[in-house]
Amino acid sequence: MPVDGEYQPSPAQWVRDQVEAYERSGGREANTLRDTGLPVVIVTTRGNKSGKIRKTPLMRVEHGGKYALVASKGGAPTHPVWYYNLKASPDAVMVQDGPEPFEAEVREVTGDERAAWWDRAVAAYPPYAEYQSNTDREIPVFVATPRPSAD
Ligand code: F42
Repeated sequence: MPVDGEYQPSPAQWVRDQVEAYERSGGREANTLRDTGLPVVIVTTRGNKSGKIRKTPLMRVEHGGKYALVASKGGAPTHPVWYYNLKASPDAVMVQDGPEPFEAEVREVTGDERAAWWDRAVAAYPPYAEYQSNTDREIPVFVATPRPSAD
């Protein structure tokens, strides 16, 4: 089901601006992390307390049509709060990787599956390895699988 409702932009200006520019341009602009040239996707979740729509740029880690969503938050000691949104509503997720967002289902991965996706994530965005070395928190990894379109 499409994740609709009242959109509440991020309190972080750079994040809010990136979402707005990405969506306005259909993914042609603001599609990298600053000037790194490394691609991002926009993930839409439902606030687990407010019920509002939240949009979060994340690094693009794609493999076989699926996407890893890495809750790194720069190696901070606590999870980003979008982690709790995904845990509460894993079926209310959209991913935008280009012109149009698509519905996805997410699940947190562990063990060997997490290790394989972690390697892909670090290959796509090497600073993830440094973030993990900076915190005792095991950085959670979700895998988003596009839902078959209704039509
Ligand atoms: N963050 C990552 O963790 N991984 C990445 O790969 C990543 C890449 C990236 C690329 C570009 C870019 O611009 C940003 C990037 N970020 C990446 C940062 C990411 O977009 C987020 O800003 C960051 O992960 C922090 O996420 P957050 O959800 O903790 O954001 C906070 C600041 C936030 O939005 N807080 C809101 C607020 O008002 O304080 C609340 C948001 C929310 O979801 N509230 C829930 C609700 O019900 O509405 C309740 C949540 C709860 O349980 O408290």
